[in-house]
Amino acid sequence: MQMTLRWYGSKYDTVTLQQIRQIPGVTGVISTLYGTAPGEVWETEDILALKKEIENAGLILAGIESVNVHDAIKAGTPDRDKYIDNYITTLERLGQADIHLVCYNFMPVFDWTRTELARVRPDGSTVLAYTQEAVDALRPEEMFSSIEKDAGGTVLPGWEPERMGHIKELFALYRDVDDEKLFANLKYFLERIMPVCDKYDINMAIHPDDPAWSVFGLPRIIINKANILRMTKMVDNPHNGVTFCSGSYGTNLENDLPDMIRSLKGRLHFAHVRNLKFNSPTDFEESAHLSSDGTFDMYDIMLALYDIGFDGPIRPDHGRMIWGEQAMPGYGLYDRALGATYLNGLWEAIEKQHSRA
Ligand code: DNO
Repeated sequence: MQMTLRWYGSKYDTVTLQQIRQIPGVTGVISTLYGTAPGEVWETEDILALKKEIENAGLILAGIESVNVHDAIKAGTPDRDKYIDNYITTLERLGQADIHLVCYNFMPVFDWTRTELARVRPDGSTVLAYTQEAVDALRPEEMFSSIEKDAGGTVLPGWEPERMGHIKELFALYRDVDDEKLFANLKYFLERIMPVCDKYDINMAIHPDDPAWSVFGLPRIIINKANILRMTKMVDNPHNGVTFCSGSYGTNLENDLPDMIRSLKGRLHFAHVRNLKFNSPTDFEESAHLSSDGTFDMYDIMLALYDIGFDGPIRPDHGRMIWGEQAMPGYGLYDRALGATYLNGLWEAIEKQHSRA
């Protein structure tokens, strides 16, 4: 596996490439053209400039998170082909720039959803948290303003004000879209993009829905083992793969994370590894990565990745805000660096244990 950190670009991120370069064992970053809107074609010169900046800092651009999918494609509206054509052009340009991993999601309207961006934990750190009760008490537009208010001036991925300004129209697009329709729209999209992925060897890695259930009555399908296996089989091409995000699938305690990983051998192209602490099945907070600070057994998760021969990029995921850092919620330097170091430690131990057995 290749240890990476997510980086939003020098215009948006509080963390620098130079800082990332000093985290032991981190050799690459996962990035994006953060200023682009879903549906836009990416310019080759922007892609190359991003790559060059990262390489000049002694790191590798290990993949893109995300090339976002326009809602017309997800909802299957009559103009979707235009946006798929644009997506294909972007993929072509990424392939020509020697980039072979693209993370994306197929969540209607909202990307990941949290109800608190700075819940205080007993040690004084602050973390992202979710309670179903809080979501049930809000209308979608109120959810957006509460996220915006707490984001401290940063723009959270998936919560861009331009899109959220149209929230009512976005909901209307999905009026007749249920899970089956969403699966069909995903299949249509994947079938159209697979030829370009084959040509340039681009691994598409779908990110799970977070939380892994329906919010505000919108359909959500990338939520459990049965559904991801259905999605990998419905377009049975190795380039149609997944991002395994432990913190997203883990929101549903019925998901057996190591078992899901093992079922995805050959199709797991990218891993986000983090821990959650549950206070009840519908109230969780993002703890430190260490197993004992949360609910998941991180050793078992890393062992499952090792067992399937995972060799793609991995990243620690959301970190707590600690040591007075001011950063984009979940994406500070310090706790993610601790996370990377811990995951690297687990991996080294697992590797040595196997090679010496
Ligand atoms: C949250 C992220 C997601 C993820 C997208 C992928 O922190 O994991 O925003 O990047 O869902 O498209």
